[in-house]
Amino acid sequence: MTTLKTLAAVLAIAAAPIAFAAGAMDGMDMKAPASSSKASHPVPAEIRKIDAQAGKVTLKHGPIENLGMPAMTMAFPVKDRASLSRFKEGDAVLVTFGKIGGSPTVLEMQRK
Ligand SMILES: [Cu+2]
Repeated sequence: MTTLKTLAAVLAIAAAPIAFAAGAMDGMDMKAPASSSKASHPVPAEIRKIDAQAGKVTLKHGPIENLGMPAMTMAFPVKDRASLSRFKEGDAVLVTFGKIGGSPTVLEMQRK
């Protein structure tokens, strides 16, 4: 049972980028809700540093399509800074990025 649940979770995560790509080809503007037109599917990243005080996380991230950013290591503000307590340096994560006040921001982060 545990194995099946894990498999289902892995499949759900793996299917998300495919669903996004299909949606993009169908016409992203028509389907995207107005409030999250800049949201993307999760990007793989590794946590290099956490600054809970400042609400920032330094990530070695893959290409972020919706921000037009190539892979690099940089610090981001985190929308839900309390969520940083669930993570530690070295964690492999999947991150949803967006812009808040014009700045690239971590909207959501989960452990891989
Ligand atoms: Cu970057």
